[in-house]
Amino acid sequence: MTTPFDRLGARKRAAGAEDRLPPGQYVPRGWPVLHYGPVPAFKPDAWDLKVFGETASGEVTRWTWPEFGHLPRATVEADFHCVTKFSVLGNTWRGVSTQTLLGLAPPSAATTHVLVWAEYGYSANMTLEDFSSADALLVTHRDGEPLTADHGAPLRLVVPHLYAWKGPKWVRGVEYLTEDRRGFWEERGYHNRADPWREQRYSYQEDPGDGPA
Ligand SMILES: Nc1nc2c(c(=O)[nH]1)N[C@H]1C(S)=C(S)[C@@H](COP(=O)(O)O)O[C@H]1N2
Ligand SMILES: [Mo]
Repeated sequence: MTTPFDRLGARKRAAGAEDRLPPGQYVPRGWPVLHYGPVPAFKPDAWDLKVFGETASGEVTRWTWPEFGHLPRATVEADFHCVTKFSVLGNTWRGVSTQTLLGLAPPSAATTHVLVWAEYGYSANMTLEDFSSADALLVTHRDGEPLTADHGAPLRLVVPHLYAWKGPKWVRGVEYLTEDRRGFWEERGYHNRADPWREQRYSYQEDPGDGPA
């Protein structure tokens, strides 16, 4: 069944699609599911989100699922680019902005990078600047619907201006770092910076300074 919301979504996704596609990308049907390993079960009682590492206070900040539910929400309209070349256009993401998280659990002045941790040890690294982008969101909903388990429920990161592997599904932690450290795919041959507009797909394309050895 096509709802009015779907029709709105389709139009929104099609508008200006040519100039919105980074080099080498195509628009697939629907929203593919892609990840390494199994889909974790969400256990609300056991779930928490921890901010740790080089925090300003030296303390760990921890939210349970009910506590996280009280944080202010934000909405971001953005495209989603996977390094395997599909791009899902015109998503309406809803969640808690990384700027809100940074405000509630500030990093030390020496923090330059962030590792975002997910269930089963998946991680993605980025500069503090990329993480604190105004469009970066810890997402709970897309196009008005809660995320499904395979798309990262209850919580995933979306950083629209980087390839989508920089957005862990099933997020559980944010670690502040004073030097860069590669995450899961960045250790396995993918580009440390991952800007889709520069087609920064693989680590062999890195320039000196793009990442740690
Ligand atoms: N925990 C976790 N998050 C992950 C991945 C993963 O393997 N594990 N894969 C990433 C990759 S490569 C992509 S393209 C997106 C895919 O998100 P989707 O399945 O919702 O489309 O999730 C990212 N987040
Ligand atoms: Mo991806």
